[in-house]
Amino acid sequence: MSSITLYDFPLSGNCHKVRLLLSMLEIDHERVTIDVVANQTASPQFKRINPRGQVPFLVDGEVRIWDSMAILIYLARRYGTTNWLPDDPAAEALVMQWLAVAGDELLYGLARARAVWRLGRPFNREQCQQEGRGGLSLMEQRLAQADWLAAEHVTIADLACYPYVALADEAGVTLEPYPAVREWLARVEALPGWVPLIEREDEAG
Ligand SMILES: N[C@@H](CCC(=O)N[C@@H](CS)C(=O)NCC(=O)O)C(=O)O
Repeated sequence: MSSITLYDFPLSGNCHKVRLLLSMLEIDHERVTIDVVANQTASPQFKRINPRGQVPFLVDGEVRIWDSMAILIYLARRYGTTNWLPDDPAAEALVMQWLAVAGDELLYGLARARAVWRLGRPFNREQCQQEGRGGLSLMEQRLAQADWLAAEHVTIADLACYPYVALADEAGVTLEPYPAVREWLARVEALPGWVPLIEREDEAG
């Protein structure tokens, strides 16, 4: 039986980043659903497991990690090749700079603008959308000249940035002005092991 458990919520783009890499690396794992809408992340039972009170959260034997970016780094280093996360300092830093965009402009921008609609969260939607467009413009500049964000091949930077860009319509942000970003979305979706945000078994469950 697998010793890897992902504490997960099907509608979460942050969890989707992790599910994508687990699938692409063909890592056997179990998933435990923590219902963010029902506020299960704040329950004492879950906080005993993850004091940060957020999903995704990964347990791999003795290793316990919160935060989608940290989990991507761990899985890439532990189970992937250096293609996913190069070990050359400059190449690694290029990946990290796009993880920062995923954690700043895309999270505080697109993800929060989506959460206003999806979860009724009290963020200023227009400000969030504006921040999200800043991230999309940065991505468009890069992707107009390259197929992937941080290297000549896919890295965890692409998986980190993918979910909330793919969900931009739910954030009320059109991707019309970003043709290179739209082509990149299609490239990510063509990767072996790509899985949609909601998988059939999740819908059934
Ligand atoms: N920076 C974190 C953000 C995680 C996050 O915001 N998770 C949301 C679900 S998408 C959550 O658990 N929210 C519950 C809460 O904050 O109370 C990451 O990248 O994993």
